[in-house]
Amino acid sequence: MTEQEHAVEFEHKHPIDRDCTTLPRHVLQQLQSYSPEAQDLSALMNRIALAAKLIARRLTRAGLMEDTLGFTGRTNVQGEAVKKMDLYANQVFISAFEQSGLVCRLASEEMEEPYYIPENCPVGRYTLLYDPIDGSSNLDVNINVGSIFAIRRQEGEDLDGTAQDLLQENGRRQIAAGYILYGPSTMLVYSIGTGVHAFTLDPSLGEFILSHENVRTPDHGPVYSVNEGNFWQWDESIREYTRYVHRHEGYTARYGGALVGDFHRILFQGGVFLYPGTVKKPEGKLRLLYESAPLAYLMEQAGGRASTGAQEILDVVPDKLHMRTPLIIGSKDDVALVESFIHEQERKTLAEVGKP
Ligand code: AHM
Ligand code: MG
Repeated sequence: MTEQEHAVEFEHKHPIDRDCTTLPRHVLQQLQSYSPEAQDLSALMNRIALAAKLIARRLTRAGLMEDTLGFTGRTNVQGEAVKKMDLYANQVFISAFEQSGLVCRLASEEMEEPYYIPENCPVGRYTLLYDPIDGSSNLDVNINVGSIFAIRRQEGEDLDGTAQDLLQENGRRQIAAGYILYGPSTMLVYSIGTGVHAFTLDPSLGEFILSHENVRTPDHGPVYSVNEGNFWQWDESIREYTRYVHRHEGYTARYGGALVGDFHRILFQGGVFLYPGTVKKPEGKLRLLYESAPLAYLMEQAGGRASTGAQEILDVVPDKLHMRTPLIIGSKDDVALVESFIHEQERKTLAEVGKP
């Protein structure tokens, strides 16, 4: 083989080295436009990528650095113990958007009220909703965690600073959503309504490079992902579904305790993730605006579905910033199977009520 033939073969085997599509460029390609809105979205995604790189960098060395792992001693608005990385990552997103002219408000799991950046507001009519580190219980044992984000347009002036417009709109008003998975490699997966695309961080370049374009979720997959430790606290319908998958061949359980990793597996390989309500807490654990709705947006874009069991996640209008919903998300057929158990239980309950 000549040197030139070697070069051609190498290029063929390593196309990523030939065509390094970065995130901001990909956004513009997807929108096929250089309009101000396209430029904004491209710049927004670039800032999110910057936050992701800063968080990934700290996570890769966390076990070696002072004051990085463990708890702060504080509890957040949800009553959960806050970890030092939660606070760090929350602040990283704020810093990435300060003086950006891009985002007027940020709302996150770690902040009771939205955070305003008044100098951005005249031009940056967007809101960033995010969970800076999701699955923080995995942090201290060096297992995957993630960040989740969504972007919405700010509707109205929000003069009283209460972000009421966010509580009047459903998840279909998201204009972009995505997550960052801090795993063996760091991946950023996003959608701006033109399919789902995944980027892998090349640490030697310090850039997210396109690695999977137009990700599609199969209509059915073998995985069911749920914390079965809650079995006896669930409604009977979810227990019946679980018994069904135990009794039928072709199902396998996977649960990592961090939503982003569990979701990522299902987005790529199919199956279903569930975080149902319990009898005591029917609303479940996961928050709508910065956990369930962004992932629902991605799943629909990839051909799957997301449901509360009673309605599509993207149709839910929040009644408060930190509202929780049950979540059933994944392959179309698998979400429908879980729902069929819920509907059957409702039918039985109604029949019992109707009994003389
Ligand atoms: P967090 O945002 O406080 O980390 O909580 C959300 C996490 C999800 O990542 C995960 O799916 C779920 O909580 C796990 O909860 P559990 O330990 O009850 O199974
Ligand atoms: Mg979370």
